[in-house]
Amino acid sequence: MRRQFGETRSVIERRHALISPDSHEVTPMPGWPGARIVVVISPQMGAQFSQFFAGMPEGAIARAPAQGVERFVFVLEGAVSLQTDGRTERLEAEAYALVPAGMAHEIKAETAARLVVLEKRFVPLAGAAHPELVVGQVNAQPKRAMSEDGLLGVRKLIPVDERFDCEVNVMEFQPGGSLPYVETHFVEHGLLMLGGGGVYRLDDAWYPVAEGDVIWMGPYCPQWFGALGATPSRYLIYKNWNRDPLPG
Ligand code: UGY
Ligand code: MN
Repeated sequence: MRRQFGETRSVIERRHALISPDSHEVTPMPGWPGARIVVVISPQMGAQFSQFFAGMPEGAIARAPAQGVERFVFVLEGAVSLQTDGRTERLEAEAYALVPAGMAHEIKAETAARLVVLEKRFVPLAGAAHPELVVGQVNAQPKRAMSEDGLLGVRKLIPVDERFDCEVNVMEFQPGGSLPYVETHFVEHGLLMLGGGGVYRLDDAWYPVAEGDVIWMGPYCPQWFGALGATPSRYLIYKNWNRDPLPG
C-alpha cells in the first residue's frame, strides 16, 4: 500500500532497521534476469549479509552467487526447481534450501514464484568438512518449545552442526507469547514476518510489525518480541553463528 504525504513505517537506524512493504524498491540484479528484486538488508546498511525478495516470472532462471557466498532460499509463493550437479529438487511454498558456497546451481521458476533469499560470505572452520546441500520443508522440522509457558516454539531449518556457519529458524508464537527476555548478542539477524503480528523491541524503540515486514538486527541490538492478536505469529529468522567472534 502506498501511503500519502511521505509516510512509511520503514525505519533505518545505526544498529537496526524495519523495512515495511510500502517502501520496497524494485531493482534488477545480475544473476536474476527477468526477476523483480527488492533488496531489504545489505552491507550498505551495516549488515554482513544480504536479504532480498525475488519475484520470478514463470521460466525465469537465477544463477549462483559470487565465489565464496552461500545462499539460503525460502519459497513464499509458487514453485521453483533447484538444479545442482546431478540433483533437481522442486520447492513449493514453505520449502527451502541452503546452497553451500561454491556449489554450482540454477533456480528455475516452474510457475510464477516469490522467494526470500539470504546470502552471506561463508566462514569455513578449520577441521570441519564443507557443508552439504540442505533441502527441506518447514513443517517437516520438529517444533521445539522455547518458553516455559508453552507459547513459543522454534523449528530449526538447518542441521545443528559445526559445518554450518549460520542458522535459519521459524519461530512460532501463540497469541500473547513473547521472547522470554530481551536478548543482546554479538550475532546479527535478518527476519521476515510470515504471519500474525505484534510488537518488536529494537534498541530503545517498540515497533508494531505485521506480515511482510523485514527486520535487520545488528550485533548487540537489544531485541524482544511480543505477539498480539487472535491468531499465532510466525517469523523466519537468520543468524550467523557457530563461529568464534575472534576468528583465528
Ligand atoms: O535465536 C535468536 O537469537 C532469536 N531468539 N532472536 C530473536 O527472535 N530476535
Ligand atoms: Mn536473537
